[in-house]
Amino acid sequence: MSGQKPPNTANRRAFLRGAAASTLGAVAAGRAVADDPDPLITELQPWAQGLGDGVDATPYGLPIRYESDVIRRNVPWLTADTISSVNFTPIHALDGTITPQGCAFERHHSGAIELRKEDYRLMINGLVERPLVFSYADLERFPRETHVYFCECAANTGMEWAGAQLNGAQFTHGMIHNMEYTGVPLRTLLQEAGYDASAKWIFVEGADASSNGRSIPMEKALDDVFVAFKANGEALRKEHGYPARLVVPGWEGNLWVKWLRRVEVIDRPVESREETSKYTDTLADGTSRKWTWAMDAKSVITSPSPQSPITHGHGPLVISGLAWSGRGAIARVDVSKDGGITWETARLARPGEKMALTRFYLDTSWSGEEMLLQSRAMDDTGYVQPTKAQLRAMRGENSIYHNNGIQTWWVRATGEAENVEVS
Ligand SMILES: Nc1nc2c(c(=O)[nH]1)N[C@H]1C(S)=C(S)[C@@H](COP(=O)(O)O)O[C@H]1N2
Ligand SMILES: [Mo]
Repeated sequence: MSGQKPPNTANRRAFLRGAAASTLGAVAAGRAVADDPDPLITELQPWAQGLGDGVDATPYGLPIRYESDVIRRNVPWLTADTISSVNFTPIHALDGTITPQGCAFERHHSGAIELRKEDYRLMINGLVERPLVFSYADLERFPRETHVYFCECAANTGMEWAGAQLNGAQFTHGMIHNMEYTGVPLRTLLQEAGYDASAKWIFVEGADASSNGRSIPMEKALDDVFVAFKANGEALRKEHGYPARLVVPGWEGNLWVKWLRRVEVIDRPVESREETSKYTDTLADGTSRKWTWAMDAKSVITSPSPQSPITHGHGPLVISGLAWSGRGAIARVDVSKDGGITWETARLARPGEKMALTRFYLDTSWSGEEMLLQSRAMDDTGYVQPTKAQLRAMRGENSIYHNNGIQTWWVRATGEAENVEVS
């Protein structure tokens, strides 16, 4: 050594980071170390001067208290009480695609019931050779499958039909969750009971007071519907149907019967009061659209968004969001910063998977200009997510359900964002 001091590692790292950033032509997201000494680096901090919690401090862990605002929220004026109500997934604060059960939206018609595994029974009856009753333990003895699927309430984004209303992606698009389910194909159970091959429908109901009875075409039932008893590796939470719920991939959430207690094989759909009064779209001419089961392709930018403003100043900006389709896999997502005039193709975190959420990113740069942020999803059937104007031209303004129109966030120079509509 010739007496010259080698650059310290922090400086070298900052330099390398600067070099890497400049080759990308972007402003570095970090800052040079020497500019102003940071006590968080130069001073010994309290958390390094004592001991942390031992194991078992929380036998079942919860998020650290600094993340306590990442929670489900409801909109009190939407429903008269919290029993027959809905709350919303904090999608503005999550990343990746899997929704932790603890913050996955809930929708109950008569509250979340508590049902012990030991008291659980699932009956298969109707047009079958052998009506059967399965206990929870019986379900565990059939060959199992594991799949990731989204579950979206048909009312998701429903408040936005008439115009921009709720100020946050959690409230406009949070009636959705995406979990890895483990369970038994319904086909297996129907075969066990010897279902009548000419039967065209099944009727499914839950053990709660509302029972949430729904008719589902046999074709779908035999295809990919399954009875799930695990979500994201662990038991279903009570609010999501413990100990077993129906998973109906790609189709509206109300078919995903929780606390599933009966599957009846039938030849004609049952028109329950629930079914005819709800989950039907009123069209412009006063007629109704029903049995719109598959959820059309849709997307939303989760950050930046009203609850997730830009707080880091100018320079590199990651625009991120979610896209999904109930008819297949997401093939492409475009992002616009000018309200749909020009578009850039976003990067998919992973190739789109059938009927599961897809995460997209647009790695960009921001220098304080106002933006009208939009995302537009395309699925592998060739379907392109419509604008709200296109949707209203097709469906009128009286609908609540199946609003998959393109969402706009107006990002201001301050980095704050607001729910708006562009024409
Ligand atoms: N038994 C039963 N199943 C049910 C419901 C219900 O009230 N009771 N609500 C349905 C509706 S409308 C939706 S959108 C989904 C919501 O599932 P989640 O609460 O797990 O989010 O469950 C469906 N299954
Ligand atoms: Mo729903």
